[in-house]
Amino acid sequence: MRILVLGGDGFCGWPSALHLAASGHDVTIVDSLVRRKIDDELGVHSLTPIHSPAERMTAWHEVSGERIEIVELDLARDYDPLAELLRTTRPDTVVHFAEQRAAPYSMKSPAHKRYTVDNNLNGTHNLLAAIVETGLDVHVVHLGTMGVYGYETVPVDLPEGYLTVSYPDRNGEMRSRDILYPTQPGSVYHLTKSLDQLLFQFYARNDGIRITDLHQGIVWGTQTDETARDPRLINRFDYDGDFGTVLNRFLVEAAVGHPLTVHGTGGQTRAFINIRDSIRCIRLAVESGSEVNGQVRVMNQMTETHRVADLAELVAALAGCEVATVSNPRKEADENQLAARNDLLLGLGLDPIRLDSELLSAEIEIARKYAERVDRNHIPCTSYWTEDRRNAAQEHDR
Ligand code: NAD
Ligand code: USQ
Repeated sequence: MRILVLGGDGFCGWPSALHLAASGHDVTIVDSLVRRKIDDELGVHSLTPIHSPAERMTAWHEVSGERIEIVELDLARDYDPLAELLRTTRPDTVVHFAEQRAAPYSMKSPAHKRYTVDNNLNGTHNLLAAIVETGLDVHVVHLGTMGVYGYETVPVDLPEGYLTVSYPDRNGEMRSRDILYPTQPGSVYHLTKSLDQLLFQFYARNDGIRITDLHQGIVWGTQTDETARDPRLINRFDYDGDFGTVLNRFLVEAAVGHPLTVHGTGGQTRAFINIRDSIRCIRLAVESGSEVNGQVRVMNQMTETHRVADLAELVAALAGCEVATVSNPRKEADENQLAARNDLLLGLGLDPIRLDSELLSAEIEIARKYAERVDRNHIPCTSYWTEDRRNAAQEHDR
């Protein structure tokens, strides 16, 4: 298949692009490289030394004999070049990773909130409008988030996108329909993913665009078979308080002997998936695109759920480091339970990698290898959801 990978220079997009290429697909990456610019804005860099896009392309050509093209384009701003790119490449599938994806970054300031909304919603809408304008039959595979469901403790296994509700009509007869699961985003970033869902629902209904929305859990790990083929292909590994996600942060903190930063009680339960499974899911979603027709296909791209405090204990025991309780900068429940269905990806052949000590130790080893690149000043999360949270943190530190 001919595939455009939007956001293909990022943490999930880069290994996915390589995996799709290694699986025989014809891949073009589209990226504004804004994530590299945000590194400069924040004054922090990936734990792993990522190479320039040009070096990455050369390295892939040398190890595989195949070429991946890269087009620098801002999905949220460059509408006409995007439509032209669609016309010239005529992709079968567009995989859309190209959004601002960090909850803490989205909550840093009014400017960061506005950037996240402008970037994510305009980008997604531009893509859908351009597909309609070009008249192409394209399958869109979008990276959404498990966070759209929110983290209320409800005694259900979260369904895949839709909830079947029954209600009496005005004649007292029971009616039933599938609605999008009520969304409860926990940050401006998560809010954009909730709003993306409405854009997809509209364009699937109005224009018949075939869309798969993957509600992905927290991705952990860094390297994949393809990124490990050459040092110049190494994937990024974020550990800072804005872009680092919880388990990857714990692994880096363990590697440099920093106390593991558990927010609040650590009773938050979240969904997780290893990066190697994540890229397989992308391929499975892409290759089953002909099954998508009519309603947006929503698949929960997660393999297991864990409490944050349990993960901290596991990592601390492996690395022999301390666990610290820090004041939670986020406005979120101290405790929640979470269970979710992932039958659709299992049905497509996903065979999940389970989080275990051996895999965690291997990641800690990668982190140790690059430990001198860690800037400890950037480990604390200093993006507060509200002034109350900021004040509570100051009180806690006194
Ligand atoms: P990332 O920030 O590493 O990569 C995103 C890429 O998109 C970057 O290369 C960036 O330069 C590019 N981009 C952003 N806005 C763009 C625009 N307007 N035009 C062109 N390119 C643009 O993030 P990631 O971790 O790879 O996440 C990719 C997707 O997966 C995101 O949509 C995210 O919401 C979703 N996701 C990530 C995780 C995770 O744990 N990392 C979990 C669930 C879902
Ligand atoms: N947390 C800690 N200590 C830390 C960092 C985080 O206790 O040092 C806690 C947070 O308070 C939160 C949980 O860990 O309760 C998860 O935080 P996270 O930063 O790992 O995950 P999140 O903000 O939800 O965002 C990440 C990705 C996002 C993706 C989402 C999937 O950045 O792109 O959509 O995971 S999900 O969480 O399923 O919504």
